[in-house]
Amino acid sequence: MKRIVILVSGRGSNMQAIVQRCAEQGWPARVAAVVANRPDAAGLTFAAAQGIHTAVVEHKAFATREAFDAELARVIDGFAPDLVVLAGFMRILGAGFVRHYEGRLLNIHPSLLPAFPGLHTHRRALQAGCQAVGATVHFVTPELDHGPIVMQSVVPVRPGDDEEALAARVLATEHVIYPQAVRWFVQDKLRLDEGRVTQVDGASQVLI
Ligand code: NHR
Ligand code: GAR
Repeated sequence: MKRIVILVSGRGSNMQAIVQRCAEQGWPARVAAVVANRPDAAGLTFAAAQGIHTAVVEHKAFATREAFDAELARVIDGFAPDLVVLAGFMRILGAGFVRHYEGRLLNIHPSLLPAFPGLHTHRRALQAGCQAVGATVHFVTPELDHGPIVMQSVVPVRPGDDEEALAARVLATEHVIYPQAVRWFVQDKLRLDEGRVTQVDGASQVLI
């Protein structure tokens, strides 16, 4: 059984989707813990109700990013994870932290990377006149939102869409592609070669 630790900052709907698919589909894995950088993260309530261990490492309590990263890694490693999943986790992580979890750290970003790394992706996509947007599951590397791509979803932009409408439509696809990507990881179905990810059975890595 692979052990998964999920990091959240807020609502945690992607975390919930992963917890639910893991139980329903009988993955060879369990969510060992959910860790938040905010004590009021709503995702913690769901996780605790499921009997999942929870922990809080408040970034505000640390003088430097390095000190926060070190304590976060210490708490995560207490749960001996095979995979660490960022699910709406809103703190940039330093190179030391990222290297410690190299090859076993995933993120979901609400844009079609490499377009629109960073924050406010839907607003920027609308401003740019994009006709399609989406979400990307990727391995995390020290450079923000630049790691090897595991899976993407494509979502059309409709006339009259605002940031909120677009975010909701993209989020619904995140709840499909993130559990899928995590399932492939725990089933050992992902291969990483020269910075590119393939699914060993040739399954489609795009949801359109
Ligand atoms: N860390 C590394 N090294 N690489 C990535 O690809 C990462 C990462 C940490 C988080 C998620 C991410 C996203 O998918 C993620 C990817 C937060 C920010 C940010 O600017 C940017 C990207 C992402 C998450 N955070 C502010 C900061 O100063 C704080 C914002 C806040 O607290 O609301 O850390 O988009
Ligand atoms: C999701 O849309 C996720 O892609 C995005 O925040 C939302 C979190 O929702 N992540 C980022 O913007 C990372 N910077 P959730 O907490 O309900 O999963």
